[in-house]
Amino acid sequence: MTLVTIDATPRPIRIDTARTAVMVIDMQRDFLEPGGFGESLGNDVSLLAAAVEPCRQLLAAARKHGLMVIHTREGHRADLSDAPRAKVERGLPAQCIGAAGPMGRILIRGEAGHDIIPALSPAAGEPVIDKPGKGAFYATDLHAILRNHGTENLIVGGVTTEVCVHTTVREANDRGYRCIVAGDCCASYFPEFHETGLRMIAAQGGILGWVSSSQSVLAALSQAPRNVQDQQGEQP
Ligand code: TIU
Repeated sequence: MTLVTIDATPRPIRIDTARTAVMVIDMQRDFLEPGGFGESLGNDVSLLAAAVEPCRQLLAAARKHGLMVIHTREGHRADLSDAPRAKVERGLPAQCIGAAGPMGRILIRGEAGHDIIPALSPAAGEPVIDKPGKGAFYATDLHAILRNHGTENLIVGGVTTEVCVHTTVREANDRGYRCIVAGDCCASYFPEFHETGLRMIAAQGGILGWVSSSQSVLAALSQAPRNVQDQQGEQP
């Protein structure tokens, strides 16, 4: 057990790092790069770039200190059998889920656009949750993986703040997890939704969780010993 205190809103939170997972939500080419799902919806995808470096630092710190790391990807089967018609029909026919784009078929598993951006590639052994919905618990084995690992707390980043991050935090909150959202690790195509989305989490005494930052998480983890494998691999 390693207890650390993370500075957060509405108040600092003390967590056991052994019972905490870092979750990076949907940092996929389809959302962050031109020619993917995000752009097909009419969005300026460059607005999401701000979250990449904070996520990279959060992942590096989590790995250094031995926290569980989980990645998610939103996407569908190639035959669209798991894609609700109500979701698919919302896009223009030439740009809807499953349509051919410059990064392959939009939001389809196995296509280039579905990949996590290279800067945040999963490391060997880190679970990648493929999810058909906005929330990472819906129709996935995430809850089982977290329970089997003894996880009680989630440090969350990713895109977009008010869609997949919010849905996942709400699902996690109702399943009993403490959610600490690293605000600068999240981003939205709508800066005002990002700001309000974060405020909604921490309002009312933390109705959905806590809001912190990558630097506050890094500062807290630096109180903790580094993981044993990391120390063994280091030169004297
Ligand atoms: N459109 C939008 O803001 N988000 C999504 O469709 N998915 C995620 O947030 N991952």
